[in-house]
Amino acid sequence: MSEKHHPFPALPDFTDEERVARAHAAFEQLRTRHSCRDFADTPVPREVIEYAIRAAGTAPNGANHQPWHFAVIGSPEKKRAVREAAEAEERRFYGEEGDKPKASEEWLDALAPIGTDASKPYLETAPWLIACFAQRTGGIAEDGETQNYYVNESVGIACGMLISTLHEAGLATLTHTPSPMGFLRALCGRPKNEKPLMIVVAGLPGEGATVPEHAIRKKPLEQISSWL
Ligand code: IYR
Repeated sequence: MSEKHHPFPALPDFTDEERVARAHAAFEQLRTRHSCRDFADTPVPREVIEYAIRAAGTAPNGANHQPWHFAVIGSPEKKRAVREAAEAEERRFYGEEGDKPKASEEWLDALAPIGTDASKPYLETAPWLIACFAQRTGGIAEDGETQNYYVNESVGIACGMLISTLHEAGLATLTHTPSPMGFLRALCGRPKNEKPLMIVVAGLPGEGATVPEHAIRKKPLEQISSWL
C-alpha cells in the first residue's frame, strides 16, 4: 500500500531565458573542476564536509535505501595509515616492487599523460579524506540483511553530488581509487556488507598544483549527445 505523499516542493518560477542562463552558469562553474593531485595542508572547517555529505545523502537511489556511508578521515595518524596502505597497493599496480605490474600495459599507457605513480603524499597533506562505502545490503534500517538495489549507481550519483558540493564550496578534490581497497574497511571499522568505492580527497590546492593538458580537453556536446 502506498504511504502518505506530500505535494512536490515548489520550484522557482524561472522564465525560459532564466533557465537557460542558470544552466549555462552551472556548467561554467562545474567546468572549472579538475582532479587535484597536489594539496596544501591548509585546514578546512569540518562543517564544509558535513554539508557536502548531507548533500550527497539527498542523491536519488534505489528504493530510498540510501546505500552509502561516508567515513571521514581527518587525523594525521589515520591519514598516514591510509597513505601507507594505498601506496603499498599502488606499488603493486604500477610494478614498482620489481614484480610485473598488476595494471596492463594498455592501462599504464592510458595513465601516462596524467603522470601518476605510486606516490600519494596528498593522502597525508590534504585536510580531509572521505572514504565512500557502498552498502550491498541493509535497507533503510541498516540491518545488514535487507537487499539494496542499484547500489553502484546510487553511490556513484551521491559521490558526484559530494564532489560538486565541495567544488561549489571552493575546495579541490580527487577521486582516488586504489585497487583493491579492502584495507579501507578495516581502517574505518566498517562492516563486511560495505564495499569501499572511492576515497574523495578534499582540501585546497598546493601552490604549484597543475592540471595535465590531457585533462582539459573535454569531448564536445556533439560527441557526447545524440538527439532523437
Ligand atoms: N589508482 C591509481 C591508478 C589510476 C587509475 C586511473 I583509471 C586514473 O584515472 C588515475 C589513477 C592511482 O591513483 O595512481
